[in-house]
Amino acid sequence: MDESELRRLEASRAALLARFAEKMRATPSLADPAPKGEGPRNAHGMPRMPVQQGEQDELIPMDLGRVPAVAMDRWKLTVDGAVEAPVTLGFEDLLALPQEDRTADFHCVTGWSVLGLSWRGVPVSTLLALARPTAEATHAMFHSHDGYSTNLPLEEALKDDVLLVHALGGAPLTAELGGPARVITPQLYAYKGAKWVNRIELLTQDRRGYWEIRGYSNTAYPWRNDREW
Ligand SMILES: Nc1nc2c(c(=O)[nH]1)N[C@H]1C(S)=C(S)[C@@H](COP(=O)(O)O)O[C@H]1N2
Ligand SMILES: [Mo]
Repeated sequence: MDESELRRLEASRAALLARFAEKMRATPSLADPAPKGEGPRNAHGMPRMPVQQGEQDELIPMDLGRVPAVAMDRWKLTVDGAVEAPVTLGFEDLLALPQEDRTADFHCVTGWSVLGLSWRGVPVSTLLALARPTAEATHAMFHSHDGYSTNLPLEEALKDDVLLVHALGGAPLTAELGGPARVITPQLYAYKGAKWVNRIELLTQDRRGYWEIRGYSNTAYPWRNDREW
């Protein structure tokens, strides 16, 4: 990416974030007056451990019974749907975008959490800004190689800790944990973060993903014990 491309991308990202800023601030994980959980407040002012979660040292690989093998040199991610400029990135393109290092907690809806994981990757907001969502875009559907999908409203997808990550603890993300690249959603239950993601489809109305159809909450707020519908 050259300087002017970077500047254009930053401007597109800033405009998108500004459009959703108010909605982002008003989400329960940032604005709940009585969040349920325990421990000292985290960076967002929420209790460190959401209600009815137990701490684990490491992630437990969760999947639909199959770990897709996606070679790095064949990795591709398409951002399309309600966008002005559909785009497909290869792994080199992903690494050429501005990278972020983030420490984040991880909460699985089945009751376990891992605190303080070190991730490296690209904000989903950057990926969306590249494709420039239309004025009508309100949600995103994340599609994966294993047939998994999960949906997010843009006010969640644009949060600064929602990343497409390719490294954990300084090492490339393993296939079991979603490598070469997966999404993380630290402020929502982890089923909202698609492993082996290959497409982000922008939507003009909500549509439910794999677990959201099968009984898990569409909203997935950990500090509201929001697990099922
Ligand atoms: N593609 C895909 N992504 C997925 C899943 C899946 O089965 N397939 N499981 C989800 C669930 S329920 C959780 S808790 C996390 C688990 O991430 P982990 O395997 O790194 O622990 O991934 C989420 N993303
Ligand atoms: Mo999960």
